[in-house]
Amino acid sequence: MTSHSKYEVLFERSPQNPILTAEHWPYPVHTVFNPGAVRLPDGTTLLLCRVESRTGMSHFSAARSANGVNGWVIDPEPTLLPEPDKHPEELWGIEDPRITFLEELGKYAIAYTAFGKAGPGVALALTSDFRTFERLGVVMQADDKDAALLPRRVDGSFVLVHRPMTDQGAHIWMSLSPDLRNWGHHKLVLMARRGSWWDANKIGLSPPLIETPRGWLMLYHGVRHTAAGSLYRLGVALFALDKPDQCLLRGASWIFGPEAPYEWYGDVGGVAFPCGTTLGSDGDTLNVYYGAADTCIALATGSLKQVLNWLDRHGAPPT
Ligand code: BMA
Repeated sequence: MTSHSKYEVLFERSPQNPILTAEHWPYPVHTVFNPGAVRLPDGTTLLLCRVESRTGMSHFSAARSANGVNGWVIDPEPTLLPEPDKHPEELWGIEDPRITFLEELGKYAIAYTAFGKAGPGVALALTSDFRTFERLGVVMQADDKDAALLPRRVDGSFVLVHRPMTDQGAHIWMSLSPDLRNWGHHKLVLMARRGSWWDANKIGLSPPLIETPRGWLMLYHGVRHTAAGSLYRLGVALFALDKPDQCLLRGASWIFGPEAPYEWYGDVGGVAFPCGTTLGSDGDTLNVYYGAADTCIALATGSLKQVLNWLDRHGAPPT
């Protein structure tokens, strides 16, 4: 409930945080962070973790757990490695996977950052089992990242949310495709604010959009540049179910940001960066998996209803 002296807490950190660190890995790694997340049909939570080695390059590792909190079983070898020989756009690694189950294909689509000489771009891969992967290659040229697909077509088209860097700034766009390979109809859907706002100048999608009866819920990160470095915090917006490019409500303030020591101390302090969520069996509990300080993986849990209710009280249609 609303307190007069404190901001309302929408996401509670797991007392077991950080839930995954480099020490858990079955082979030497430097850091593990920014995981994509999915709940498999048997109830297992699968995190596709971004793993950085001491070369500086990242790859992906799958970690599986029955309760989504502990007892993680991590693939003994890297699950998906960059393949620069076949895919030069992955020369400097693959980062920040976001997973969507595509109902039409019956497969998971992973949108990830492919980092090559041109800069970071958006690539797609498909998988049924997180053991073998079919790459579709680059779908958004550099400089572009923070991408995820919607789970089904809207008006006949697949929809990709992403964040191209343009002369006008770092805003969130949606693009459409008939076949996941050819993309167009690019549309700006959420702009970074300006001035002293927490989400001024640079925003990006965090986890894939979450479907609710009231619309697609977007958790997005706002980057605040300060004299001490960048702060990565989370805000929330709601988009129309039948017109996902139409923003209905946008929260004024951020709802989750670095507070705990593991979010402040690490390679990049001041970063709480989710790339995936899972929904509890009650259809309301939202588990948010996030990278903390680009070093480890943490979990925070909230209620979709409460987030929507907060948005009604603290949000407004964008101007
Ligand atoms: C962003 C992304 C994330 C990273 C964050 C903070 O630009 O590259 O992978 O977690 O910066 O360093």
